[in-house]
Amino acid sequence: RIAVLDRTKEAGSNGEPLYLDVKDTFYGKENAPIIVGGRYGLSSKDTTPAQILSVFENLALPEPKNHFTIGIVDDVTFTSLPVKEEIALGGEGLYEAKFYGLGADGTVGANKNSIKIIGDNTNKYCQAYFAYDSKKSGGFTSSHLRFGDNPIRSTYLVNTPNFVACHVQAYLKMYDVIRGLRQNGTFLLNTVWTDEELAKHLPNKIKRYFAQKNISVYYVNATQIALEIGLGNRTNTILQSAFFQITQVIPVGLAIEQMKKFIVKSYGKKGEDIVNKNYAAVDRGGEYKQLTVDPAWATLPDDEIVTNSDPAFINNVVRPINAQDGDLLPVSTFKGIEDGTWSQGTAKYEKRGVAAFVPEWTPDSCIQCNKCAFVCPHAAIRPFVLNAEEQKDASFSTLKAIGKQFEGMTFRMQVSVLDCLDCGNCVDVCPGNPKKGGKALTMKAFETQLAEAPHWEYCINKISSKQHLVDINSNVKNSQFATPLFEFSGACSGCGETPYVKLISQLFGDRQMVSNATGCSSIYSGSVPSTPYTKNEKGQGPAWANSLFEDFCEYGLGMQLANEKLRERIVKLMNEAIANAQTPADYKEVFSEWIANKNDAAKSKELAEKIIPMVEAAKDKCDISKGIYELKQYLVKRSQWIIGGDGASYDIGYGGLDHVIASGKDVNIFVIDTEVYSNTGGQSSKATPVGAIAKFAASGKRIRKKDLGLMATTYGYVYVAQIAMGADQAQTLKAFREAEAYPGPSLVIAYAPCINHGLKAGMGKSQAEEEAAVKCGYWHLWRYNPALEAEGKNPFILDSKEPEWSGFQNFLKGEVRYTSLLKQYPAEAGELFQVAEDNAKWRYNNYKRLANQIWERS
Ligand SMILES: Cc1ncc(C[n+]2csc(CCOP(=O)(O)OP(=O)(O)O)c2C)c(N)n1
Ligand code: SF4
Ligand code: SF4
Ligand code: SF4
Repeated sequence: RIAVLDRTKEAGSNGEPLYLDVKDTFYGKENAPIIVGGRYGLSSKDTTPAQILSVFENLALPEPKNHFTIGIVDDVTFTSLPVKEEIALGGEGLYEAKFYGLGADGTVGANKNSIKIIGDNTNKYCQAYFAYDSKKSGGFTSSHLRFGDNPIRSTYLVNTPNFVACHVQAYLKMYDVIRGLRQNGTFLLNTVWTDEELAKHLPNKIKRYFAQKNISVYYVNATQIALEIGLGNRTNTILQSAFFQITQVIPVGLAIEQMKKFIVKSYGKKGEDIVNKNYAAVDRGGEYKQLTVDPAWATLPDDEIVTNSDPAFINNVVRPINAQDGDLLPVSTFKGIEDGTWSQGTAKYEKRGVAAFVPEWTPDSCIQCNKCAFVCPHAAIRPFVLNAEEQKDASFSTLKAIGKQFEGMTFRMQVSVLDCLDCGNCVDVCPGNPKKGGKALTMKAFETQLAEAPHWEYCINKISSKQHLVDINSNVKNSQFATPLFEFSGACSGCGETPYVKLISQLFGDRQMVSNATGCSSIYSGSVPSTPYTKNEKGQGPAWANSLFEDFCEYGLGMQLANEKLRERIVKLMNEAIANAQTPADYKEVFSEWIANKNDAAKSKELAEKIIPMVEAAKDKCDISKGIYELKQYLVKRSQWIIGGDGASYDIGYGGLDHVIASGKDVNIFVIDTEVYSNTGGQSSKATPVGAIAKFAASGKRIRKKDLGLMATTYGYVYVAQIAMGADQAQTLKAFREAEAYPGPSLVIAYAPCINHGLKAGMGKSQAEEEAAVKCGYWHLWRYNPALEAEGKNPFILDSKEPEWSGFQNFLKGEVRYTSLLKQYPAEAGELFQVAEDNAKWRYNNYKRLANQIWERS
């Protein structure tokens, strides 16, 4: 008997390729074996020993199942084989360890060192694998380590660990951290709780497991120790040391010596102080304690199920996936969304609470400028305006709202402490009131701000949007009264890209469509199960889809063309109604008005609200009304956006971008320029300037940055803008507004600092970096508006002031992508940096010439 496993799904075929080949081999042969085929590892699922065991058990049946699946619980077409409990293979002497950490907390780095220490200093065979979720920071990591006396051939994750370390206390409730931990295994927890508190707070499920499986449980307050040593939230070395001391997998003395060696290697260049702090971390890793496991815990009842009123989709689909249990969901969970459609707005249920520090608002110093909300990459700080009714039950301080539209109302700037990612940009840009103590925002320890969480809930759930009272397009302050329809994405703390994406969603989100290129923006905008794009009070929000890295512009053009076609159908139906003598006059009037104004966003919204109830009322008697009713979602003018990074736009998707802007169609292309391929770790693109170190430009880029914007202006009918919100928030707002309003193609290119730049001041200064870039002439702000040409004016407007060129070289020195060139190639660096400055001057002078040219209508 033979079972053939294929890692592919060939829908509609008689079987998968390898299975068919094996069957062919035996075709017509006497005594041919029974051959069955199955699929494994689909959707990147791990294939474990227990699954393979079920394949053998199936084969042993009198009539083995053919065309089966392993790794998926298929309760729809019932192809899966029964799931078995995981089994430990590898025999005597194999040690398996699993570590749960928080993205960027150093756990993965420490475990990479640990496995090297074991491999380099013993005769043991070693293996390690590191898994991450899609969050760019503050996400979930798991490290899988194996070592033993025999060669390791396990091609699957550690499912039956001898040792588990949980580096984040909150994970006890979020993830099944004890799953598979072996009988007599060891568990290490980083916790702020004491022995008694642990016995009180640990979930019953965990305590029961400890008692039933005779687990040795250790705990250490690495968070406190790291603070005392001055290592901030870097608990990794302390916990690594605790691992070696508890497990004694190699002699403790040797482990300590080797850890210290790695510390010198990793931090030696950063100075003696950092080295000493990490040495102290190694020494204090011995401060762990053992928890007494009460045998009576073995019979504890299940934990109480905490109920909530969240949608079933969140509880039944999103939460299990977020809890790393997505692989356990049966196929039936996805009935109705087989095409990949996913609900918007799931990110707001995550409430990650991963910030060490969050801003605290001091009302007295606040001038209600809303600059903080404008720049927040995570939409975690927002202004709220309360009417008298809403004010009554509010248990927090407010200010009298400024502005005559808000007569009798109050104002509050509210932080969502559980969604904030601790970047500090809001604090950095806050002007505050110098006469009343300056800044109105201060970073405070997360724990001290927990009382703000219910305040946020009150603001979100009980305070209605007041955006209709102001013109959200008119200025920066007003724009922030618009509800962000892009919130709490998994982008890095301080990311330069997301504040722009959020702003577009505030201005146009209720009628926005997005075609997104692959890149950071596709990852933070839509990684299952997390969707930061969301809906407003009326249930309206952006429709978003990600196509490929290379065809995002064509994909967006397709969306626009489909939309235009469907609107043409509405025009046809309305014209038929107008021509029909039986159509009532009020219908004729409103249809004519819509045809005349269908491309005016505000008017089309107004008219749609009138038309929908009218056609709904008539749809059962009149086919034309029925037809219009079926197309009702196309009545409002859509705002078509095409979003991608510089890699997608300058390089890989450039042919498509050029094709789409040349089409003359009303689409808005938004290029977020990080000057590298950020998502894949910083490869050089045509947007990378001379002198910057990037992957594929390890000795510094040698050729100047492409001027994508200027190239696009040569068409003459494309709206183009270059922006940097940290330098000029009003210019950013104006450019988005003009681009969207322009009835042809628009291209907006935004400067976006990124972790790949290595800002020496940190990502809390990403907005300040944009300001500095414009001030010194590194980046320029301009707009090219063909609508002006139609008025006989020069379409090119230079918004940047004459740069202070003397600051250019200093600007470069503030970013590791430039200073590392200086370190590695000191002789050439100076020369390249000068070329970078000359290029920037050349560009600026070019823009100046265009802005100052005498414009004559041809
Ligand atoms: C054709 C193709 N090549 C390579 C990739 C891998 N890839 C995914 S995202 C990405 C980089 C994206 O860079 P950029 O467009 O600058 O966007 P950013 O991540 O900087 O926002 C690459 C190379 C891909 N998805 N498709
Ligand atoms: S610290 Fe950063 S993430 Fe937090 S509210 Fe301020 S800008 Fe937003
Ligand atoms: S930036 Fe500062 S002053 Fe302006 S609204 Fe925010 S908290 Fe108030
Ligand atoms: S663009 Fe840079 S900072 Fe933003 S999410 Fe990507 S890697 Fe992080």
